[in-house]
Amino acid sequence: MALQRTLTMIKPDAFADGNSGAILAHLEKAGFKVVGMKKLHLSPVQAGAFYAVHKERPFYGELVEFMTEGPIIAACLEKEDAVKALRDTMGATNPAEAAEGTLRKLYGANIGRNATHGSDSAENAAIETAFFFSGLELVG
Ligand code: 3AN
Repeated sequence: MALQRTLTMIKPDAFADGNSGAILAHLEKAGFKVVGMKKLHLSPVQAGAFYAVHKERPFYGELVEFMTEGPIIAACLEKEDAVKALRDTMGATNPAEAAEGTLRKLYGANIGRNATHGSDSAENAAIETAFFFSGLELVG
């Protein structure tokens, strides 16, 4: 499998709890290379656009509210088979169902406040990376 890029977010819960450094260390130890990273505080319009695919889901409003409650860190990560590798490193969407040692098990509280985001496909990884970063900001 070739090198691939994916997009992660350290969500407002994990950032506010002071877990950003531990999460980044965990990702680096798991073999991910940071090719772009920034801290930002999403507006409701920005968070709504990022999660537009979930617009019709009952939790959309709650999700946008949560993702705008405080700063996040967005990062573009590179590794072999990075999309799947990040999903495996994060664990299941619901921390209660996530495997031991995964980011969501370690740092997530519940299905809404689950500490990290990871793109779910190579196609979405490209779209989500372009949402946060220009080409100049990605240093491979
Ligand atoms: P994942 O992030 O694991 O791909 P998705 O795509 O099903 O999960 O959901 C996107 C985000 O929406 C999740 N990360 C989670 O924060 C939130 N979410 C999903 N299901 C629920 C739910 N039932 N209640 C509240 N928030 C949810």
